[in-house]
Amino acid sequence: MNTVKMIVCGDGAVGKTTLLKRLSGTLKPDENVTMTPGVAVHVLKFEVENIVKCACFDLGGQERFRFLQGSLIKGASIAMFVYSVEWFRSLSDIDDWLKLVAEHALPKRLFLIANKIDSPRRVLVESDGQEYASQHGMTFHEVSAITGQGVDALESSLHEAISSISRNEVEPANSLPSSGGLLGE
Ligand SMILES: Nc1nc2c(ncn2[C@@H]2O[C@H](COP(=O)(O)OP(=O)(O)OP(=O)(O)O)[C@@H](O)[C@H]2O)c(=O)[nH]1
Ligand SMILES: [Mg+2]
Repeated sequence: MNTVKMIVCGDGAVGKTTLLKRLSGTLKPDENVTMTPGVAVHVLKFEVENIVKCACFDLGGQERFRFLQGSLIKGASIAMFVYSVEWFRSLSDIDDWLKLVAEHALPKRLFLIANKIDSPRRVLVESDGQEYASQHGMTFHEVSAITGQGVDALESSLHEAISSISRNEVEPANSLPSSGGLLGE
């Protein structure tokens, strides 16, 4: 497999586009990232046995774009759910994003990302995200897309997931035990 599809979702302004730009090395210093109108695609390259590209579908978080996003979710092997540690609602809204993804795809790997850990306005603590992630069979990372903190660890984790997917080693999420996978309790 030469290309793995990943969808990246979460509420508006949690920092999805900034994080993808950080991961692809295209974030400019002091760049003013603007709202994503519908969808943007970012390509990440990982060296596995050959080069595997990860096509990241960055779904604009604003509610008004939701109607066009279902078809973009189809065929995703990885789903990354991003929230901001600055507001509670962005974590509880991951429930809705999980439902939307479950309607269109059965990603093999799920990631939960707590972004903006550099912020002085932080209200959510690490265990809030960890708990949510373990209840839903997700790999959890805390990052700051702005300072780059935690991004190397996320990149290694993505590399591992992509190698595993490209070698077809993992089973679809719906065949995992009930504690894991999409919408697992
Ligand atoms: N402090 C801080 N601000 C961040 C971080 N990541 C993103 N931001 C800021 O948050 C705002 C929104 O970032 P975006 O990357 O556009 O957010 P998004 O999730 O793509 O938003 P939509 O495209 O509307 O869904 C911008 O002003 C970013 O500079 C971070 O790690 N720390
Ligand atoms: Mg965006």
